[in-house]
Amino acid sequence: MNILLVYPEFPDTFWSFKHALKFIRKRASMPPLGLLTVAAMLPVEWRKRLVDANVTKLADADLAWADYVFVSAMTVQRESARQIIARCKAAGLPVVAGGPLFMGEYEQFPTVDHFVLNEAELTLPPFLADLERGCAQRVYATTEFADIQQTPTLLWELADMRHYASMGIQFSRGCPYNCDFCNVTALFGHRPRTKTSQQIITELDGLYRLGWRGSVFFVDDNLIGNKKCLKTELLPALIAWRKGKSGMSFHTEVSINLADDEELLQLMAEAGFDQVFIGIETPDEDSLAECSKSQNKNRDLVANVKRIQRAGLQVQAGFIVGFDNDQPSIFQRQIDFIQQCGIATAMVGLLQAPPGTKLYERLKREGRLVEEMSGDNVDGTTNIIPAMNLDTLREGYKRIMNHIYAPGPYYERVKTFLREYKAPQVTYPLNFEYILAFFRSVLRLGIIGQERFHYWQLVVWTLFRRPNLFPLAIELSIYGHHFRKVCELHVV
Ligand code: B12
Repeated sequence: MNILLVYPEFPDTFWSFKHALKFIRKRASMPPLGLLTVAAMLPVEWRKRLVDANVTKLADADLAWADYVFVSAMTVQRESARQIIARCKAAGLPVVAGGPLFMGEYEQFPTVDHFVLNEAELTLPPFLADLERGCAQRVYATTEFADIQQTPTLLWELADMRHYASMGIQFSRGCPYNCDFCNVTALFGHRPRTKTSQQIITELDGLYRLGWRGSVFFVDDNLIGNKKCLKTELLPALIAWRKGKSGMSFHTEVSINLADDEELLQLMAEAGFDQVFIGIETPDEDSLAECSKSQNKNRDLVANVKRIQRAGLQVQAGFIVGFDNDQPSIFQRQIDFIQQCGIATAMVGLLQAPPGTKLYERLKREGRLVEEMSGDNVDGTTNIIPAMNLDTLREGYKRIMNHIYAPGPYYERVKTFLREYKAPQVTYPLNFEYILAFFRSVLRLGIIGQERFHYWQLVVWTLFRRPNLFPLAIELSIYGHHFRKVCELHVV
């Protein structure tokens, strides 16, 4: 049996990093872990091939080779997924689909032969058993959550690593919190389920053996969901694993209460983490209460962010405007807050209600849902009728984005961050790609770009004030370029 695993193309979005990846000659941020995991669960004797449409074109020869096509996608990949499915069907191939897009709206894909929904650890085995008996059904779903200690090691060898900026690893699934707009608990549950440290070490060893030295994204919904397990098992194992190795810094997603735990901060930095994404959402206490984000309430968020930065972890964060409680003053407050924190990568979105969330249910009852979600929460669209006038909200949103990514405030923010940031423990040997990226940045940002004045100012400032953070300053300059391009596309 020949199985073609296909990952549809991402549009040009905030998280696609398309305009930044060009500087380091990469085509995508990360390989599709879902498909690589599914591939590892298929019978060993089946032949498997991965086509990630973000790095290579789906060729007719691939379709001619395949007996079955397995597609995975997020909502934001909807259009590309539709086109790929149509091509496969035109070629007479049976299509099996799974992943977040199909979990939310599989009824919208009438030509797909089989949906293997939720976690494949639970739904793939019955599908495969039925397939073998010749009685495969159309939908396989479950309300249970998988034991990920049984999840096999990903088939990394299917991915052409040269084209990716980072690799991914998953230690846990699920999050203990209750933010009403977030669908993670609906998808993966409240109780964080963890793999064993040994599974993670085996995965890291596999990557290292394949020659990977770049960054690794721990794609957990909230890595610190189970602090005890992290402190006593995973982090000590990572610290021991790291000895004598070079490169491979880690980044991940956490909740803001990381700032409360100095020991955890130190352990994470020592284990090689140098960046965390945090859902900060808003500096407004009433809006935090409205969305049940209790873990962010009653704290000095700016001080918390700085504490994390000082421990050697860059903070990237998500922000939301459009809560019922939001007043028009929220736009300037968000700008001031983001600037003060020195959060260069600030993902600001309009409040959206994903199906399966408490917010979705509430707004449905109130008759305030309007259209299907675009799946990209940084494109200035929303599927809800906000309490604030929609035009005021959109205008305010544009004001935030156009301000924080304009060269002046953006570069100022980078400096605020670099002033605070403790240089990370993992360092990288000088690498040709990065030297080339620097020269490209000189050309694109320092000579052609509208930001040239700010770029050179940062270069000089960093060389004098934080010389060991120079590569990071260049990286963030390149990110700024990407964010401005995306703003031009979606926000203007
Ligand atoms: C890593 C990640 C990313 C990476 C993606 C890199 C890549 N190439 O995959 C980056 C950082 C780029 C990213 C960006 C975005 N992401 Co994201 N991301 C994740 C995250 C944290 C982990 C995904 C992952 O790798 N999991 C590990 C693998 C093993 O699990 P899995 O993919 O779920 O696969 C399992 C099952 O779903 C199933 N399965 C999956 N596919 C298939 C296919 C078949 C055929 C079968 C049988 C089974 C199957 O089996 C697998 C094993 O159990 C998830 C949260 C989460 N916990 O899933 C969000 C998540 C997928 N992202 C999400 C979103 C919304 C986005 C963004 C739009 C913005 C944002 N808010 O983050 C952008 C869009 C990307 C873009 N370029 O525009 C949503 C998707 C919701 C949806 N309905 O689409 C999620 C679920 C988070 C959330 N709750 O909001 N993301």
